[in-house]
Amino acid sequence: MFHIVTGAAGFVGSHLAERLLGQGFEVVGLDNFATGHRRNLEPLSAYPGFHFVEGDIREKSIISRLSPSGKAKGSVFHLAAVVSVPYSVAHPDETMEVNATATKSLLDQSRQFGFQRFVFAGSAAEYGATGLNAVTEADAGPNTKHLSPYGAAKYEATRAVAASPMGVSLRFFNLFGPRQDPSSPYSGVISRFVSFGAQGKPLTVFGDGGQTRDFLYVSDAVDAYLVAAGLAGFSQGDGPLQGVYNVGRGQRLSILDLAEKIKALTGNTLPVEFGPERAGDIRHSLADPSKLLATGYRPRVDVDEGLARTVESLMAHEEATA
Ligand code: UD2
Repeated sequence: MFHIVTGAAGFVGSHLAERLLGQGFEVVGLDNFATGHRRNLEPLSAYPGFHFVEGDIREKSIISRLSPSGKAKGSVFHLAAVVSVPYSVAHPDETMEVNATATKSLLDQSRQFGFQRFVFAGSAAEYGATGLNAVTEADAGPNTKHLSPYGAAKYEATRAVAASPMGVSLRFFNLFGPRQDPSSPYSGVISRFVSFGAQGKPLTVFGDGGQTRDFLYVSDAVDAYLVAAGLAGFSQGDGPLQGVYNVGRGQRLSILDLAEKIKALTGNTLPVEFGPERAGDIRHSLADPSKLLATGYRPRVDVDEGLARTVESLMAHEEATA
């Protein structure tokens, strides 16, 4: 059986593809390298069951191009997207086209082609501005005021996916881990802090550092994908999921506390620097993950362990390329 992973050269997509391959599935990966990297495909290419197609999800009949004939069809894991919130503000039309319109088309094509499941990467941004309280899946609705085209487009796509019997949207909160690209000011905070910390540079906190996030290690996100597709029942005998699920730990961590943890792990003793608050920054973002936990799913790597693994991986990579 084969599965499709769109965004296979991305941070999360490459980890998901690697896990599926490790479990003996064939994987057809798609990426247009808008934000993905060829280096992320290297570990995948070691598997004979990995097939890569360079292309764009907006291409007509792309699912047919990704489906080798005569092979049993599993799930379509749709992760390819405009991933940067600030980029989405500058490019609202492209964001809608990629994150909403193309997603709806992929969903239709997947159904027509006879795939079993369509698992979509939703986002905490679908909730708009949230307060200190944890959000449940019902907290995003037609009246939600989204803070960016990114959030609005992800919400629109989730609505279509959740309305399909084969669809599940995983609303991820803040993911982190090896292969997350630290190279832009809009990159994930952990990738930037780890990279700066290891290089002996000061970490820059945008704003006062009192803002909080719900961080989840990437392998726990991959677990959630497998549960969603019915490939890893955490409780016995469960089938695939349908509808919308928050994916987070339900634990908040302030950006200042995060900075101190990463300073300790990287041996960086420089004081944290403070920069201007990032435009459109949400103050607090916290998942209520009860719905997913009811399936038996449990995150397996706590934040401290995940941070240690992320630092270790970066150090090992730097030694290898030094
Ligand atoms: C996350 C997602 C984004 C989108 C959004 C929805 C990541 C990497 N991004 O954005 O795709 O789903 O949620 O709301 O998960 N910060 C610093 N210093 C730095 C970098 C960041 O202080 O060098 C702060 C930043 O201002 C923010 C926090 O750290 O308050 C988290 O930033 P982020 O870019 O990791 O993630 P976020 O929540 O903005």
